Amino acid sequence: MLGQLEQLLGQLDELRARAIEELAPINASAALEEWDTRYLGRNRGELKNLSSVMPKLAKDERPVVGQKMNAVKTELERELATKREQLRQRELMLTLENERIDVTLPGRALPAGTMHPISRIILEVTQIFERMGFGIVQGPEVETDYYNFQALNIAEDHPARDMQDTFWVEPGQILLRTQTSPMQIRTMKQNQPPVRVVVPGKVYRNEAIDATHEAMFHQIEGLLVDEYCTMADLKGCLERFAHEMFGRDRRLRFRSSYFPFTEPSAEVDISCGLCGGKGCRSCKYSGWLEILGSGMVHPKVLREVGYDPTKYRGFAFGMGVERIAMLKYDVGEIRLFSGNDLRFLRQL
Ligand code: FA5
Repeated sequence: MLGQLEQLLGQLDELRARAIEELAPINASAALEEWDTRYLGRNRGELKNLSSVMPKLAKDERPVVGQKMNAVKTELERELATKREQLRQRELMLTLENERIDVTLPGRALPAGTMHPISRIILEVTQIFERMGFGIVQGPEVETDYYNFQALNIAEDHPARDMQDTFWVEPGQILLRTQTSPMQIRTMKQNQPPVRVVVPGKVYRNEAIDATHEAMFHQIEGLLVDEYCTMADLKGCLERFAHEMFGRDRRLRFRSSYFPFTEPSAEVDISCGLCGGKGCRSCKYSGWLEILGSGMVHPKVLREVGYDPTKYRGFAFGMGVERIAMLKYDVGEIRLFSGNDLRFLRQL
């Protein structure tokens, strides 16, 4: 007959062996927690149950059992911790496996927006002039009669007003600007020479709309005023612009013309890019395409803004942005630019 001590030690050995044997095949957290409660649980764990026999042992036997019990407990706890870590790793791997992202799948394409061709032309033109030292300014689209006509030497009864049928806001006083030229006056009134600016913006004319005429379109004005400034500077400046914008093989032609606010005035044509100047349908068999109006700032205009015309001279020009875009992209219909038809816009 074994004594109580030996019996208890044997039970501890048996418990330890059984616990370790049962632990081995466990592969889920829930089962592991159950195992923990069964063997190491603080209330009804098997180890705890065995310890309840302690008070019945002889005093000198208790430390022996106590030591053994602690050793078993420590070992089982260590085994438990190792298993827990193994399961955690395994579950993490499973999660990663299940939630794997296939990075080789092609993404869903978002339709990318681009700049409108008119904005792009404005950017290109103004950048070319920026490189020549011009600043960029903008002005009001609702103008006064004074800035749009009078200050530009277009008097009230001047026949030049017939050239531009105007949208009046208050007849005879406030209007939608018909040109960007009023910004010549505003800029000169605000600054002392030298002045060098380009002015992009919308202009409005009460126009019969057709393939080359819109009622709302864009212009870019240029103005340079300095002590030494001649028509040669105007020509050189516009030639450089045309070469950068359309290519070095293009030639310019200055045709004398009339604007009340420039003297002398010139209409500027560029050689046709399609036929190289020989003549084709695109250039109406002339070999040339008109791109802008220009001239030397009229002394009356200089006087109007308080500049001394005996000391200062200047040149100015104004181009139609849609017409430049039509030339650059070889588009024969101006209304396509304001039509917002993506099938057209995507081609440019
Ligand atoms: C003027 O508007 C002058 N302010 C230009 C100027 C500035 C001359 C500085 C001298 C010095 P014009 O009316 O020709 O000029 O118009 C200039 C350009 O605007 C034309 O060459 C053309 O390209 C464009 N344009 C004129 N009318 C229309 C329209 N209805 N639709 C589209 N573009 C137009």
